[in-house]
Amino acid sequence: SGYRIAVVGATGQVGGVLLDELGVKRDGDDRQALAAVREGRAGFPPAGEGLPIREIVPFASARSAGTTLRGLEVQPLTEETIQGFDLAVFSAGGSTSREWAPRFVAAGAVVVDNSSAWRMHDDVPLVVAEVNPEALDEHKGIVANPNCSTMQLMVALRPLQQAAGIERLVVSTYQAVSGTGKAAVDELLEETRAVLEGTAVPAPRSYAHQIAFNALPHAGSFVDDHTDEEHKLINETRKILGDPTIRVSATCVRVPVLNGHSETCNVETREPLSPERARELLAAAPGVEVRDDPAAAVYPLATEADGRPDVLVGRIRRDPGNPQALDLFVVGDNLRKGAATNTIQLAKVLHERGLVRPTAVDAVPALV
Ligand code: A2P
Ligand code: 11C
Repeated sequence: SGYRIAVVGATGQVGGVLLDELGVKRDGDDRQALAAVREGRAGFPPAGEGLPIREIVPFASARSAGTTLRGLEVQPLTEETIQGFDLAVFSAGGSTSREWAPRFVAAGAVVVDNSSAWRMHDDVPLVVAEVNPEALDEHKGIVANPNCSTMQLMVALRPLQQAAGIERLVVSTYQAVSGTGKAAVDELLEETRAVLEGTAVPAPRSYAHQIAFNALPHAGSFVDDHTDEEHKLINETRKILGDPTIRVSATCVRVPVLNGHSETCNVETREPLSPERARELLAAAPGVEVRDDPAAAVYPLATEADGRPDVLVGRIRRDPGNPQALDLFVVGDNLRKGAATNTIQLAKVLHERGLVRPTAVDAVPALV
């Protein structure tokens, strides 16, 4: 008994953490992890603990099919190989999700998708496990996992929204290179080494400019005067918090941090909310750890969030220019809570709510 689970994109950076969170042990050949992430994970139980699992099957591109990953044979995506699954978790990019998620659903699985492909679709719930799990009840086969920078912010904002409503958010991010992918991690290390050794810095590949010793106001791609990453923060926030009237201003910045996104957030509430009350609410909130003792230099740090499944919140204070606004600093592991951990938490909530069941995909024309 237990579920048969497909991990699509298993050879990727997030895919590796999906396997971790499903309790599949890393082996000596598994070079996907950042050293810091690998070390940092020790001590936290996998998010999938308690999920009944019969079999885990890794999928990747045709290039990797047939190779062995943690003792499991990597499968290609074909009509034959995708049959017989209860759950499929995806982190293989938008186009793979667009094409294969509906096929897994048609074959009887429930899909939790980490790409941006389905997030804003009306028939697809966009869910943060601690924030809006009830949205899962409405799923029609595909559930979307939010973008990393949105995810961690929602965990911190939900308790404040419930207490006082949210009128407006002004967010700036300081995003790690692991959000871009493994190539960007290697590139930051290479550039840093070149600068330190005084050799020529190689031409940038992952970004428009050198990322080492820099800060780029350009995370994702420009779609207009904003990047797609900024649009995601704006649109996903409204969908998850269930309030399309929340006004959001977002600036997403890439910084030379290996792993762990940091964000400042100015939160204007609808009702008055003191920093003391906000701190109490956050201290009691699921998935949050408050680190807020500036006099002792205690505040959230990417180096400390790295490898943790929860979200760190600190620097909670009144906006001196607006009596109805607070300022916060929010840091999370973008590969963990920002991606793989929430995906597996959603699989677990689906299980707990009895929602892992086949859906008639042809009843949802938009998904076909
Ligand atoms: P592969 O390793 O075979 O390229 P990352 O997010 O680290 O870039 O990883 C992307 C993941 O998505 C990898 O597991 C990659 O497999 C997988 N992937 C990329 N393109 C496809 C595709 N067309 N079909 C299936 N999996 C894909
Ligand atoms: C980043 N947030 O840090 C991105 C990576 O929509 O899932 C994930 C993109 C996404 O660049």
